[in-house]
Amino acid sequence: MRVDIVSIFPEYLAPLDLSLVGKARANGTLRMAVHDLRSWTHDVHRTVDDTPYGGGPGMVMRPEPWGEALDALAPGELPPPRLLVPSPAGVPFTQALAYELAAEPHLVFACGRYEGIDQRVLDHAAARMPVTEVSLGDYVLFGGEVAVLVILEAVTRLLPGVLGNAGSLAEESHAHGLLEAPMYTKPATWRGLEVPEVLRSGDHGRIARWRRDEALARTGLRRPDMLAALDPASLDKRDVAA
Ligand code: 6GU
Repeated sequence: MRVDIVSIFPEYLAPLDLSLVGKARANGTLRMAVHDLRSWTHDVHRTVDDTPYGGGPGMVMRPEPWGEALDALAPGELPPPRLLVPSPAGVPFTQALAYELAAEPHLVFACGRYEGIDQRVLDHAAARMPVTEVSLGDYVLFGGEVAVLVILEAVTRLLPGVLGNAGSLAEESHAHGLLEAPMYTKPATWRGLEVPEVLRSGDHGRIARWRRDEALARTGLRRPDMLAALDPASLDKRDVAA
């Protein structure tokens, strides 16, 4: 997968050199470039923002540098890249969207700052490529850079060959619309706290049942919205009893 990121703070993306994302870059699974939006400005002050039409607080990112950046990064290739614009006004970023993005050959991220990017940039791009405004959740960040770190970490771990144990993808939270059950490792007793007996029983049927019950109970307490959204057909008699 190829990824281009445009930002006025390219240094903010430095963590993408680290850990498993860095490894995916080093071994060629991920071809990634971070670009400074100001390299597409032409004035001596390298201006990227201006006051909003209609008034109001803050500044809006001017369209011209963004237009040139997208012309350079999406010069009519077929198929075009998918443009992602982090914004608190976007669609929620979910594991399902992470899987969708992991299947794309080329992603371009446009990191806005201030009150956002002139809407015409997105409207103009949308005639040339798929554009998705995406939000991490219901709170406001200074800009899109941290969101890109989050999104790319979620996407990279889904790329073929990145995770050593592909089974961990099947088991994890959100894989079945439920939160994951708690996990334990050795020692069996730690500071007077015991690992639940069932997990040491070797009875794989009982263990699976226990994990399913814990996942259902946790999801009900912490994410009643997820429980309500579960397909009833994915539940069995023993689930309802729990
Ligand atoms: Cl993706 N961007 C910004 N600026 N704020 C956010 C967000 C994104 N998601 C939640 N808050």
